[in-house]
Amino acid sequence: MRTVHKTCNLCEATCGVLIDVERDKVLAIRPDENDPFSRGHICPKAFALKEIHEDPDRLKKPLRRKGKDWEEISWEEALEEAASRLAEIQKKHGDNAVATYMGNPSVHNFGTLFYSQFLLRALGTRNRFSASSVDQNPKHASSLFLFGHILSVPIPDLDRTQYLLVLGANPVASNGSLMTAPDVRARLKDIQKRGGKVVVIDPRRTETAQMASEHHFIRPGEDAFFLAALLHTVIEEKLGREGPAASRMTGLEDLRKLVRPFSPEAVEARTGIAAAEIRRIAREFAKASCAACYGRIGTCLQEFGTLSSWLVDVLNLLTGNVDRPGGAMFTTPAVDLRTLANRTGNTGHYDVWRSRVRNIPEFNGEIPVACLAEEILTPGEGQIRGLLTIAGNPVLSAPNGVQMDKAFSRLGYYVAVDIYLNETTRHAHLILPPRWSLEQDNYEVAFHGFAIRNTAKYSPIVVEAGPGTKADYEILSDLTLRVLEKKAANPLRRAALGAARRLKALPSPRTLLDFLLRTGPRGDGYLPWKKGLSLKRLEENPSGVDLGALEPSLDQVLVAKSGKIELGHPLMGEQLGKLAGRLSKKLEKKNGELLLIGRRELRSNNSWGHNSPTLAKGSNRCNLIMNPYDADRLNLKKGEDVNIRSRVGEVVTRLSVSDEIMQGVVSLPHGWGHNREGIRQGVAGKNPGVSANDLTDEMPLEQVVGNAVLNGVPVTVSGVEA
Ligand SMILES: Nc1nc2c(c(=O)[nH]1)N[C@H]1C(S)=C(S)[C@@H](COP(=O)(O)OP(=O)(O)OC[C@H]3O[C@@H](n4cnc5c(=O)[nH]c(N)nc54)[C@H](O)[C@@H]3O)O[C@H]1N2
Ligand SMILES: Nc1nc2c(c(=O)[nH]1)N[C@H]1C(S)=C(S)[C@@H](COP(=O)(O)OP(=O)(O)OC[C@H]3O[C@@H](n4cnc5c(=O)[nH]c(N)nc54)[C@H](O)[C@@H]3O)O[C@H]1N2
Ligand code: SF4
Ligand SMILES: [Mo]
Repeated sequence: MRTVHKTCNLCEATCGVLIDVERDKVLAIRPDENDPFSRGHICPKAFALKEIHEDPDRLKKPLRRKGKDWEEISWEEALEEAASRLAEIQKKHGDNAVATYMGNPSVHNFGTLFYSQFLLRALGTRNRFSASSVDQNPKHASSLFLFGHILSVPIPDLDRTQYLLVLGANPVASNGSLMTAPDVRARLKDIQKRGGKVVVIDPRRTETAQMASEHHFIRPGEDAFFLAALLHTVIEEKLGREGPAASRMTGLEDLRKLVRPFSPEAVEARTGIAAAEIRRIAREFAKASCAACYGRIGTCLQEFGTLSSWLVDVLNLLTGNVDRPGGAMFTTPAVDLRTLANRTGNTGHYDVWRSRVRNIPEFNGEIPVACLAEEILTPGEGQIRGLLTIAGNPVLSAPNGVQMDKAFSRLGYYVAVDIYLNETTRHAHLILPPRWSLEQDNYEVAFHGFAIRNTAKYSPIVVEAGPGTKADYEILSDLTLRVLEKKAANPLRRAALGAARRLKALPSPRTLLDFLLRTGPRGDGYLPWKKGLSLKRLEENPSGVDLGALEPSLDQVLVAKSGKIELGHPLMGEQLGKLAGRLSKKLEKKNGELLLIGRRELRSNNSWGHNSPTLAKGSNRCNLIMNPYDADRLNLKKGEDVNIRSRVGEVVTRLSVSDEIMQGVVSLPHGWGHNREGIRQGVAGKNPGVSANDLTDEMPLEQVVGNAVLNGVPVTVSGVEA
């Protein structure tokens, strides 16, 4: 028996696990007490690493659609077909006729993250989509507007802060996001133990809210009002404090004018939080020795998502908490994607082109996924006819799943790089299944960069996959060279690319990682006498290397052209103006209408954990939670099946009644709905649930980056007989 050290790559927390293996059999998965970051913490999901690894439904060979059935084909045939069909569509209809969609797990895999970039470049399409437009794009936009780089996201310094203000995140269940922190629960308790405070603003009394010092219900979608009122109070009561960023900020006078209308009294009715409470929170936040405001999914998936994310950062700035220990700090990881991007000049961009059908601005080279279906369904020049998805399940994860189903079924050619035949990939003409987590080595390049502590860890291959299997990076680099070869007009270039492919010309992830570590800010620079990092050094420290607490680094981080942090950013000014316009409008609500929000629970993993028997256990997890007042009013009883309707669709699910949710709001998790025809996920199919995104609407978009508004969706709920 041998024991292999690995970082669990199922969620952002990056916990260290020990995996006992006998020959090719995984015997046990245990927490790694010596991991300097996770310190022996794991969650129940870690066990899914074994179950998904052993899942008989997990695909191992390329699958080609044959009528209503599927046939296994060789890799050579599969890769050749995929590249030719995509290139053919592009030659005939232009590069933009092929779309790409990158899903969440691609960020958890070093190979996919890097090598997909080559393939996207080879395809050269403007129709790039990803899960980021149903996720964190508003946070990237705020970072771009304030600090000049989409990746410069200030991370709450959880282990030192004295006051954590959380909006729209439930890290005790989700294990944190853009705040990589194993064992959030313990770290939140520690804040309270050292005399600090945790305050949660959420329409639901979540697992995080339950252990917080305070929780306030907020009406969904109204966070920008609440945050603007906090800023109003800080400015009007002169509670601001000079922090490390003070000398870099400009436009304070503009900001003061912009937030003047948002007195706590003016936003009280909209937010549902009493003015006196808003004032108290602003004062306590500003007066804490150090404090961090943190907003996540709840604040991103709403109409004013970018503004909310920006106000979170500005609140941290004005109270002197950005770049201050115990405040919101930047990371200085061993492989810094930010400096890599700086070197290539790609720090992020906005509105350089627009989507064809709805004229929606691109953000960082991507069109919002809420626009994907219409780009496939609307005829005309530039219509999407071909699709490549990598580790994504947009039928369940993006708005209006039924329309997405319809669109995907009309595609001329669709190739999916995925481990399952699921709700999305069932529409593919070809599925290319990579080796999975335990069969690949990895380095959490993205999440080291968003972590509350600087550490570095390399995860080697745990179990060798048999011959005839391919890692994501091999599939992607092979496809890259084949696509380039097919698209090359010049025969010499075509021949060279063909030869390069046969020689496997792209470096392996190991080689690339070693290079990035050694030439990175903490690397040995290939100098034998220097004690910096290299792959070898990480391999000698299998539990990981601790690089210490977050360090002040604003001087290196700030790359805005002006060299300044612009508090009066024109776009954000415009957004605040629009928001102010809403202050005088009365809140309109149709009779019987409720606002639907999402939730996550510990034993789920977006749309694809449900085929793991351990995670699938437990009944009724896809319930609709409703406040007793609304249930009474609508004459609905706990445990009965209810019909939920929105503009785009309807679903039926079980009702839970609880005062953990505020009046007028209902909550349903996303990622369920495994009862669609033709999927191959036996365990998930037994307890399918319904898809929340069969209710969410693709039309309302976040005003700046076009994120889907997946929270605060108007729905009506009725008994099934009715
Ligand atoms: N209503 C609502 N919708 C939401 C959200 C919400 O809060 N509410 N949250 C949004 C968020 S934050 C996200 S990130 C998205 C997620 O949206 P997506 O990324 O589209 O979906 P996932 O459910 O993560 O599906 C991941 C896919 O990757 C495959 N996969 C797993 N591991 C690998 C691998 O190693 N290689 C490859 N090639 N494939 C793999 C799985 O089989 C699955 O098909 O959902 C979003 N949708
Ligand atoms: N167990 C588990 N862990 C996960 C995932 C998973 O599916 N399951 N997914 C992973 C992914 S991809 C991500 S991005 C992260 C996300 O991590 P989090 O951001 O922590 O996501 P959620 O747990 O969905 O928490 C969002 C919270 O926002 C609240 N909310 C909804 N609308 C509003 C609003 O308008 N205003 C406010 N203030 N709050 C609102 C919801 O009630 C909910 O409590 O989790 C990751 N971790
Ligand atoms: S918290 Fe996340 S990283 Fe840690 S064991 Fe659970 S799923 Fe894995
Ligand atoms: Mo996400």
